[in-house]
Amino acid sequence: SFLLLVLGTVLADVDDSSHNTVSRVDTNKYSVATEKKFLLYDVNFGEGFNLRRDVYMRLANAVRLLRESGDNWILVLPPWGRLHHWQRMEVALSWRLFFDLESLNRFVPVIEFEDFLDGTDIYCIVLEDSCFSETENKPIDQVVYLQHYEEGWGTEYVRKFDERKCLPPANSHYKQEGDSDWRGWFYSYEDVRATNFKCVSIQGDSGTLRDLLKQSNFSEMSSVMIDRAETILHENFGDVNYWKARRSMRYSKELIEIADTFSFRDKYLDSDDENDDTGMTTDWRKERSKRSAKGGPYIGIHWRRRDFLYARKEQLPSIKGTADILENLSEKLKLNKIYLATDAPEEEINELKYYLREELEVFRFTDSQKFNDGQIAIIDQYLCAHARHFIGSHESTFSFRIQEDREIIGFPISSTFNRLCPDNNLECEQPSKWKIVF
Ligand code: GFB
Repeated sequence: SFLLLVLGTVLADVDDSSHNTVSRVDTNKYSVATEKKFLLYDVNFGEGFNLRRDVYMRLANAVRLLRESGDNWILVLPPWGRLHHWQRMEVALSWRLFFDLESLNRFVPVIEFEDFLDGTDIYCIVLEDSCFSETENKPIDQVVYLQHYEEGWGTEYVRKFDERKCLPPANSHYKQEGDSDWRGWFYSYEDVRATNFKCVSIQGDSGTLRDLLKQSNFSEMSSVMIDRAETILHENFGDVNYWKARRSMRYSKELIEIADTFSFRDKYLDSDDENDDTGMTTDWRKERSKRSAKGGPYIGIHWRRRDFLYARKEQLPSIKGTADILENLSEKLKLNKIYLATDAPEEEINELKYYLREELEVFRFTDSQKFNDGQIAIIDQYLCAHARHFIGSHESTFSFRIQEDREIIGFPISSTFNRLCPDNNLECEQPSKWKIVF
């Protein structure tokens, strides 16, 4: 631990910008004189991209709490893939394809799963010549499969956890090889194993997860994977730490550049940060509260279709109804350009365009040759987040993330918290206004 203490001091001087895929520790805030511990996690297969982004925030806050209690936990980012909404069944996609790792690291230290496997982490920056590989080929010490209580919540909701026998589907997701290591999905990496596996019934939040991991049976372990991590909630939904984690989730610089310069904002939407008052500081920690953002001269719409038509049938407009809403908005706001983010099939998009009057120009980003489903989703969200006015789909987490981006950029509330109403209720209730807190 002497070595770690010395390294901690050296790390304080490491240039922020030089290594964007490795973690750094803010030594003013956290002690690094303790043994590193790696927290891995995974989420239920059926959950979509944007709920997964929310689960990241819950886990990042659990790591923050663990670090504040003196433990040196590092969050290992679960590779993306096998999402049932994605047309292409890709697996093992790294976070840097979507997010800016340097920004994530300004909230809590994170590393990619690949780097965890290679044993690459902060200490390699400093000890370039003698970079050691602590985790390479080592199994994960423990998988903890979170589940609810078989008997339900009882009469009141209390935060608690207990080791319990595994309920379905936990017992089918991990298999022991003889009496040695455990096999599981592990994001498609076939060689990865865990030494121990157990199920824990839990009801609680990031703080409850911290309490679980503070237990003495984890003290000797250096890597713990929490599966079904969506089971835990936010400790305080919408508080300053919720927003810090959210603000740290800046999109990858490459995606922003594509959205800003090479394609839409500049070329088609007459939109740029200077005119739109949407500029951001390089370091999200320096952002300050504002409500003056104007946004580009276009309407951003998130038009959720496909499975949403079944899940939220009563709450969505028809195609013609959507066109009517857009026509009215465009007249009211005097905006003739529309940026359309949607998962709708082409026939529905063509039908929507058919109903719109000719002066209304509809733009979409569709370069699926160069970009994967998740990257196009982020470009869609980014472009909706920079529009003068945004309207989303009822209770879609895809729309929620756009609303959060707009809160971070600093738009007036009235331009953000809007939803498409169903044809039979044009005065429908508008979304809750989850305002940013600094
Ligand atoms: O992100 P997501 O959880 O949002 O799932 P919801 C929807 C997925 O559909 C996205 C695609 O991750 C994208 O892959 N998608 C939807 C879009 N809208 C767009 C869009 O405008 N542009 C692009 N490029 N892609 C929930 C699901 O979805 O809906 C649940 O998480 C369930 O599993 C429920 O299916 C009905 O919150 O909208």
